[in-house]
Amino acid sequence: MGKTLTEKILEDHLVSGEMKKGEEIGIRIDQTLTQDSTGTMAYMQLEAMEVPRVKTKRSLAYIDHNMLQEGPENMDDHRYIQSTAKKHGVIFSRPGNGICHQVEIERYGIPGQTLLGSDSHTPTGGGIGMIAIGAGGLDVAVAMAGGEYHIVCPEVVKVELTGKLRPGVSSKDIILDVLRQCTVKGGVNKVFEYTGPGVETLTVPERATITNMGAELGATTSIFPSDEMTRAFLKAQGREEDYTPLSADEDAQYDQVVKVDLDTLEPLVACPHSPDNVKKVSALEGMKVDQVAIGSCTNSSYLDLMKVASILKGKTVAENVELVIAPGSRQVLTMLSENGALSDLLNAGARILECGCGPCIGMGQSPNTAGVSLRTFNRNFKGRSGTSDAQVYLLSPETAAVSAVTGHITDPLGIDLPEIEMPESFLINDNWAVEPVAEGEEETVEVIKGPNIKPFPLAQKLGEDVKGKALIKVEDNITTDHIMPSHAKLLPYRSNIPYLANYCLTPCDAGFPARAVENKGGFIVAGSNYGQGSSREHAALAPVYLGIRGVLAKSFARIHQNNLINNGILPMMFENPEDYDRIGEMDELEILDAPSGVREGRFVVKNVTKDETYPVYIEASDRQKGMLLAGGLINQMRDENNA
Ligand code: MIC
Ligand code: SF4
Repeated sequence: MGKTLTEKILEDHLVSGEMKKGEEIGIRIDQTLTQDSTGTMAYMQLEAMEVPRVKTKRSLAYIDHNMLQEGPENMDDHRYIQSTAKKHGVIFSRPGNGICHQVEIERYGIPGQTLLGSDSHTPTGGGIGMIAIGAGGLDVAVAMAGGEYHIVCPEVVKVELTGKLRPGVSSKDIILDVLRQCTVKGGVNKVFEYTGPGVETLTVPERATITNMGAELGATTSIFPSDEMTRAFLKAQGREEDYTPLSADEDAQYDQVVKVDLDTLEPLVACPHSPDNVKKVSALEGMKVDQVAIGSCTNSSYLDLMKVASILKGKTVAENVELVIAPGSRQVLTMLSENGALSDLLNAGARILECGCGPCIGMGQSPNTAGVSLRTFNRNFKGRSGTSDAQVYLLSPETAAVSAVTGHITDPLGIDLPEIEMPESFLINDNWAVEPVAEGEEETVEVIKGPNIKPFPLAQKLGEDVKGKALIKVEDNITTDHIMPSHAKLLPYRSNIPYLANYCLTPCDAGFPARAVENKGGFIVAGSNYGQGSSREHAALAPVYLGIRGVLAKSFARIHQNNLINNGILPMMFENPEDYDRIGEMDELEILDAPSGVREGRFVVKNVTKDETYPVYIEASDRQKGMLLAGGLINQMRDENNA
């Protein structure tokens, strides 16, 4: 029986377990990436492991999120990451060099390799034929230290692309259509593998838009084959030697099939407040717009911005619209500046931002009160933009640009857009990447830690009986942006969990942190897909700091569930989802003989207030159960070292 591309690459990297769907496997990681807002924790964890130098083929530390520097905190973090990267054998991408995922595709991604990144959009690398996975900082630290990364051996979904996109329709519309079909919970423990005749019509940056936003499906990752398009892209990036042809076998067996016909696909838009709330742009035509934001790791490539520039050339942005553009990388920005497209953007009225995440993570450019903001980004969770009542719509660069000119949502189908060719060679200059010291010279580098960098909290070893109140009860699809908000006011404190903890879950209930402190911790009760969205470990670390012992949910998002386990918080799932309705906020809960329950993976939670019991289970491998018993991975490693 033939193999999928996913199976081929995973088998090639298999270190432990068997390739049986649904069972845990450990894979070797070739490359890692961190960004600054998750990176400080990851490097502190690496230091705690006392590993002098990373053991991967290549590791990169990017600065792209925390770029406003309105106090010393951000730059202190940058200095810390720069110095610890230099010491530990990690390449440092300086602030302004670009968004990690964009630069990774341009300069570092290699088909057939594995990449683990402390950012949920690491799967962007699937656009160049990598198995690229997002994870918590601790998992990335383990991978840097040479450890394997564990995943549930995934089901593989075949996404069959037929036909060719029409003018005005773009690869963003393909992934929005997949999200419409599969939803934000549809991808858990699955890899989305793109196949079919439509694949060869898409360039690497277009593919990367799709694999990037595959994160919104909750998928483990997404992947395209490595083919002539990949070769052409790598050649234009001056690294044709990194090319290897890779594809699934003709007779590969898939677990699920999703079809997208590019010939008939129409421009789409994800409406507030979820990436899967997808409608046709034509259905919203005419809605007045306040802001248009173009960029983010989804749509900030040279091709994207050239399309935007050619739409805006000679026109002026409507007076009711603020247009902001953040190019994805220094390579993109310098190419636009050299070929004159930057002037077209500026002359049309675009505000050009630094190459980084910017408004995507609420670092500036928050919309006006109740403003309608059209964004080429990947997430439109309520409040993420920094304006709690903003209405954020996710759409393609084409739709964004034509709407910026008209001032209202406008369907770009059929627009007269000159064919934007992939350049034969990109402008290559890697002088913003700082190399680490040579092997053996690690001791010559002093690591600089500013006062904002506080030690990370550790959970307690799992006690016999675990008791506490249900401190908060939240609904389905709670994102990590709810659990640990991360806009311009909070992102500077990513290295300071005691400070961040004051804001934990406050978008759901402002009184939660104080209640947790007053009650010396307790439990969180949640609906399904709890913790969807980002990889930020802070959504587990802040609860650890507040004494949270467990989360009872209908289901969890993959990365958050792993982060809870890594940090010693019990992720419990209701056997009977209706039990969720029976628990009241502030009910007293109790788990008797918790260690035995964890070992078995099934136990009951007693509601002392209501005198009821709820059967629950934990989806964890034996390895993960060990972590839960020890109070998290770092405690487990310390116990092992002491033994
Ligand atoms: C995001 O898009 O939500 C982020 C900010 O990039 C996060 C990482 C973080 O919270 O630092 C992600 O996607 O993992
Ligand atoms: Fe940055 Fe936004 Fe991409 Fe996250 S989704 S890495 S915040 S650009």
